[in-house]
Parts: sequence; structure tokens; C-alpha cells
Amino acid sequence: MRRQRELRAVCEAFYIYGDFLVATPFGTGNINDTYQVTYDQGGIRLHYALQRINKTVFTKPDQVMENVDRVTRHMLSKIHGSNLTTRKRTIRLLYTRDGKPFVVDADGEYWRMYIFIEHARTYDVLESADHAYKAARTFGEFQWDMVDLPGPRLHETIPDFHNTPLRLERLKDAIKRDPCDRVKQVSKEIDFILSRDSELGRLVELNRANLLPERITHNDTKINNILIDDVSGEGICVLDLDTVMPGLALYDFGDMVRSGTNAAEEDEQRLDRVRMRFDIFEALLRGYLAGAGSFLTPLEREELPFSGKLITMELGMRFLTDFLEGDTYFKTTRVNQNLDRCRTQFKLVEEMEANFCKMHKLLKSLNTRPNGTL
Ligand code: GN1
Ligand code: MG
Repeated sequence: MRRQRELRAVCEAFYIYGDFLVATPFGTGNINDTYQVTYDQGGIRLHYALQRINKTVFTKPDQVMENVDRVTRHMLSKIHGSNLTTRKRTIRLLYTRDGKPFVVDADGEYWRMYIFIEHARTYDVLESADHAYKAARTFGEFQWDMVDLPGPRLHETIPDFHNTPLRLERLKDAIKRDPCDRVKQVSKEIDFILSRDSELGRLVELNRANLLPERITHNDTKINNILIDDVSGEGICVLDLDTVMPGLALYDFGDMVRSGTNAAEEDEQRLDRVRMRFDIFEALLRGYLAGAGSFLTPLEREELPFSGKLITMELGMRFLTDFLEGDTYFKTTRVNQNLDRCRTQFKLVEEMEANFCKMHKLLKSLNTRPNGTL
């Protein structure tokens, strides 16, 4: 953990009125470090969110910041264009005293600062179908809002992020090298994913064949990346915009299903607690269609149930690879955490397979009501 003195020095680069009081670690993200910063402004306490970008994961932080700046400005113009009647908000970057949306400290670390949105929170495990519907609708609307983003194609901040066959190749490579001598612990998990390898290329192949269009997508629609309003329960703001880049709409829906339907935490050790909640799936589907349904192609709609399984297999592989590599990518706080994460994903995959026909039946019934409203 960084010392207050260092954090304060970083904060002082940003154009903020008032006096720095304290910075405290915040949130449960697996990649960047986030702090809630408190300022005193004329006797009133104000909060900001300070974040250090993980440079091992995002090797071109300048490009990340260029994307985030463009995307947030675009969202802001939409919100202002609605005469502020919308429930939607956006994260808003603060600028430094020399007009930049980030600062680089003496160690070469990249930091950015956001306005802190009060009276709202994120949920690692969704508490109700109503929250699921509203969160998914907000992610769907986000894709819709990005359709007319002006300017050139966004940077690919992590190339091949959802290239699932390539994720398998990386896993196979880690198995071959076995740098931490851990392969012997995971033969069941390896067999599990290898027996499904023919499915892993499905969406990238459809995209290569021009059957699934490239869009601007969020790519990290873990359910705790939506801020939910404390009073209305509405999904008001999309967070973690570092991976907003060209992608497939289905990746976003898939990750909502993966992260939202799980009844337990992502790293739950008691696998009997890990279940795919069908009522949450239904709410996610209805909510997403309400937000994005008007622009999805028939094939995109058709692949919605499969996308959940695909992204869950992908994350299972990523956690397993990181476990074999010695836990270098995802933050861990205890031994075997990445292995536990992998196991929850594979358990969810099995549950999704058992529910596959039911998911399609539901989708078919909603296709007669194009916007999927409840
Ligand atoms: C990471 O930082 P966070 O927790 O929002 C990861 C996602 C994974 C997620 C799994 C850039 O997201 O891809 O789905 O962990 N982000 C990156 O918990 O790799
Ligand atoms: Mg996050």
C-alpha cells in the first residue's frame, strides 16, 4: 500500500479546489488500484476516486487514457443533450494543472482522478432480478450510446482480449512450461476445458466470416462494473472503461451472464454454493434487450445464450493460466485463489449447459417482443 504522502503528491497534480485530507483503498477490482480521496472544500467534505493504472496489464496507458477521455466526453455530451432528464451518469475525469487527464509520477506510474459518484454502489453478487434487469439495460444502452462515437477507431488497449482460441493456446503453453510445477494439481480442470475446445472459436469465426459485426463494446461487463443507485436501484453509471474498444456485442452480454447469474462470489471455495440463477439470467436478457435490442442482428440475438457459456469458459481458462503462471495477472490475497476462481467458472459452465435449452426457449419467447420489456 502506498503512503499518504505519495498519494497526496499525486493528488496535488490535479486541478482540485480544497485541501487533501486522506486517501483510502476502495473497491474490489482485480487489476488497477483504486482509492477514495477526501478533500475539504470550505468546510464541506468531497470525495474523488483516484486510480493507478496497472501498466503490466495495460502496456500503453496513454492509449487507454485517450480512449477513456473520448468515451467519457461522448457520454457526457449525450447526458447534457438529454437536458439532464436521464438517470444516466458517466464517470468524469478531472484534469491536471497542465490540462492532461492523467499524471505520471516519479516512478513512471500513471494516475487518473474521477469525480466520486455518491449514494450509489457496486455489487459483487447481484441481490435481485430487478438489479440485474437494470444493470443489463444500462450496459446495453452504453453500447447504443457508443454507436455514434466521433473520430477514429478506438485503440485496442489489450489486443485479442476476447480471442478465446488464443486464450486456449496461452493455457496450453503454460501447461507445457509448467513454471510453478502446478499442472499436477489441475488435471481435472485441463480435461474439462480441452473436451470443449471445438466450441471456443465459434464467435471469432463468425466475426471473421463477417456474420457478426464489430462494434464498440465495453469488454469487461462484470456486474460490479455498474454503479447502482442506492434509492432507485437503477444502473446509473458504467465503470472500468479501460477495455472499451472494438469488440462483439456478445462479449458484453456473455460477461454479464457469467458474473451476474452466479449465486456466489467469483472465488467461492464451496462449489455447492456456485449456481447459475435462471431468474437472474432472464432479467439480464430482458434488460439487455431493452437497452440494445433495437440494433442487434438476428444472429447476435440467437447467440446470446451461448455467449454466456463462452465467456465463462474463457475466464475459467484465464484464471487457470494465471494459476499455472504463478498468479501474476489477477490480484490475489490467498493461495489457490485463481484455482478457486477457475473452478467456480467451470461449475457455472456445467450449469449453463444444463440450462441451454431453457435459455433458448426463453429467448424465442422474447423474440416476439423485440424490445424485451417486462
Ligand atoms: C478483471 O478489474 P476487474 O475486476 O473489473 C479483468 C476482467 C475479468 C475480471 C474477472 C483488464 O476485471 O477481464 O473478467 O477481472 N480485467 C482485465 O474478475 O483483465
Ligand atoms: Mg472493476
